[in-house]
Order: sequence, then structure tokens, then C-alpha cells
Amino acid sequence: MLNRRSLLKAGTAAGVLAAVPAGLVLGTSPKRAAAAATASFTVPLRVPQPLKPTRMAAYDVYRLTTREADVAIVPGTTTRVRSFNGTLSPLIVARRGRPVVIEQANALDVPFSMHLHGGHVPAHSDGHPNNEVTPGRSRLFHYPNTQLGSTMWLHDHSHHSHAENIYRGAATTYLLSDPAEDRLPLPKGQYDVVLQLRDAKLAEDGALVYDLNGFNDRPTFLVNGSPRPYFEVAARKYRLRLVNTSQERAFVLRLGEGDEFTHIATDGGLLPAPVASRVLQLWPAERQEIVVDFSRYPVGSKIGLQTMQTYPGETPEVMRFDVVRTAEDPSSVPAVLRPAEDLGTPTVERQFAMAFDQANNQHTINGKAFDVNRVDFRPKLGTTEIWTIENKDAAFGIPHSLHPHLDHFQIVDRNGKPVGPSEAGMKDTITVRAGENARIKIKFTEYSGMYMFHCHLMGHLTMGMMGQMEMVR
Ligand SMILES: [Cu+2]
Repeated sequence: MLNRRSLLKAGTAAGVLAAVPAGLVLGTSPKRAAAAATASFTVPLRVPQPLKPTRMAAYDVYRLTTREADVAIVPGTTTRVRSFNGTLSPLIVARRGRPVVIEQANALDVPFSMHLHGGHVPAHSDGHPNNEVTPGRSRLFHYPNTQLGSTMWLHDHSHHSHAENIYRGAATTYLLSDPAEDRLPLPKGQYDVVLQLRDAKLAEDGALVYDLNGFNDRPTFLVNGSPRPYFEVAARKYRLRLVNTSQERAFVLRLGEGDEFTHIATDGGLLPAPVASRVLQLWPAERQEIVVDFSRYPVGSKIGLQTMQTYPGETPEVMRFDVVRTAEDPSSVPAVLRPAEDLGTPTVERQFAMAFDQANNQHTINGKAFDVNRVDFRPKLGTTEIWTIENKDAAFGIPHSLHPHLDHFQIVDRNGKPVGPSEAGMKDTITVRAGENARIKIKFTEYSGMYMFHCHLMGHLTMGMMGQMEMVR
């Protein structure tokens, strides 16, 4: 557990991180342990290949076994990880309109409660901590896939092991393809690539070092489980699906010398319209998708992807794209991607005050830490609500996020001002910086039962920043 002093230190450093303009190196020196030394761009990117269903009927059946495995992260060493099916960053590609059933067998020695982050799924398949799969047991998860296409991810939601299970590698991208989206001329096939980004601390022997409070001492960036890899690309357009599976790290990404790319999608899928961008924020649990046109670079070019928010001593490089060949490119980014949804007129308002409770050394929502025996509120299905999220930790400088399960939302405003076009899409996780506030509009539909809402910074979540809501008809 954290003591108060280390937590306060953590809060201060996080605040500095959140408040300082992009490009600056910030904060106090993180403690350094002997770390596995890997030069940047020496390891090729692993491109996740879709898992094959074990059975195909009216739905696709997958078997996911959560278990420990030894994998090569740093060349010459092995790293013991917690994995799905023994690999880092596997991929499930599902199709809208075609249900998926996953049989999850838990071969770890800790409980596991699988949650499809971003999934519109029945309560019994949502990974509520009460539905943990204990070691040696298995459980069926039913994902109807009736929602619009998007990039989601699977991770543990048990209330005691989730942070460490995610840190030790158990994170699977779940890509929901969509026939309507397939008709758009966006890059497809080998030119549509998932990039799972996270930070980590690796010991000299390659072991993952886990410390719930070590958010500023995870200097190695992994992309699909490889440290600062290079990726050989053709001189044409690529769709890159970025997923941040970090415990607490925000990536503020820049390509090359601040080169332009096209932002096309976020948590809930395609934006209403593409947005020409040069900086991309990717907070924990968020997804952002971009199209990069590598035809603007001559063959032989090497283009870095960097994060502009680093702790002292960190290397800002995340990965590198090496343009190695030319290729045909029939793809394009249409001016209209997906019309904004009309969520209706809100009739219910709720407040979410996110704050660190110094006296009790816990993180709270509306003054309360998570209690599995308390239902915080009961939304009526089909009703539109406005939620005000207020980050009360200006003094500590701690950012917080809010992730309601079951349905996506729209951001109405931040600090009273309407958000720009890059935040105009459907979201499922919103980060609010210290002392700031935001309003979201949300409408829960279809499934009754118990669902969670919580901060997705894993240290905060573990220290109580979660509640539960019961959907009622
Ligand atoms: Cu938080």
C-alpha cells in the first residue's frame, strides 16, 4: 500500500506533468534502478495478427486462457508476463452484427474479471468484480457486437489484481469492424495497424518491475510489447489504431518534426469528420486513430514518433517508421466519416467530484471510495443524462479520468467552452486535468443490471476511485 508521503509526492509530480506545456522535461528525477538497456529502434514492431476462432456457428467462439508466459521483450532476456494465450498484445477482430463468445480460462494464480473496455454488453459479461473468475475456473463472456465499429480492449477488472494484471501484460485489442465503415476508402488490411502503447520498468534481467506508485519510474515505452520498435512501411497511407494500456502515462504524440497527420477516430469509433492534426493526446485507456500518409516522405526516410511529456532522463522516442518501399495506394480519407449521433434532450443531471482524500489516503468520487455493497445511483435506460465531472485536485495537481461502462458519451464542454472537432466523436473515457471540469452527455440503453464507473488511472482506481450504477427499466 502507499503511504501518504509517497502519494503526495506522486500527486505533485503528476500535477507538474499535467500543467507544463508540451515539449518540456519536468519534475524531479525519478529513482533509477538498474534497467535493461535497449537502444531505440533495434527491435522490429510486432504486428498483431487476428486470433482464429475455435468454433464458428451463429457466433464466433474464442478461447482465451489467462496465464503466465516467458516472452522476449528485450533481446537476450526473457520476461515473465501475465498474458492471454501466452502472447503479448494478441488481437481479436470481430464484425458488427456477428456475436462473439469468449471462453476465458483463468490459469493465473490470481482472480481475473475480464472487461471489454468500450463494449456495449450485458451486465453478466461486463467483468463486474463480483463475477471474478478464480484460478483454475473458466467463464463464458457474450459480446453481442450490435454497436458501431470501434477499437476496444480487453483487460482485468477484478478489484485487487487488475492494476498488476494489466501492468504484467494481459491486454488484448478487440477490433470491431463495421460493414458501413468498410465501404469507406480508408486504408485496410496490412495498412490498418494496431499500436498498443504503454510504459514499463524492466530490470537488468528483463523482469517487469511492478510498483503501483511507480508512475514516474517506468522509462521504457513498449509498442505491442516491443521496446521502442521500428516499423518498415510503404510510402502510402496507413491507418494507425493507438491504444494506451499504461497504468497512468499520458502520451502527447508528435510525428517527425511535428508533421501533419489526419485524426479519424477515438474511443467510440470514427469522428464525424477528419481533423488535420500535429499533436495527439492519448491518456490511459483511450484510443485514438490516425491516418498517416508516408508517401510524403522519400523511400529511405525514418520518421520518429515521440511523446512530448517525459520525466527527466527519459527518452521521448516511442517508435520509428522506416519508409522502405513504394506501394499502390487506392485509399483516401473522406470528408465525412460518421454523422454525430443525436443522444436526445437530457432530463437528469449528476455531479462527479473527483478528489484525493488525504485524511484517509484514498481516491474518491463525491467523497466516497468504492464499496461493492453500495449502489451509487440507478439510471433509467433510455434517458439522456448530463454529467459534470469536476477534478478537485488542483492543490495536488493530479489528473483524473472517468470511464462509465456500457455506453459511450459525447463531451459537451470543458471548463464551460465547447470542445473542438477532435473531441467531437463518441467517447468512453475522459480525462480532466487538475482543477478543471467537463460535462458529458450520456444515454444508457438496452441492458439492465450493475455496471461500474471509475477513474482509469490504475493507482487511483485501486485506491478507491470507482462506483457502481444499476441500470433499471
Ligand atoms: Cu484518478
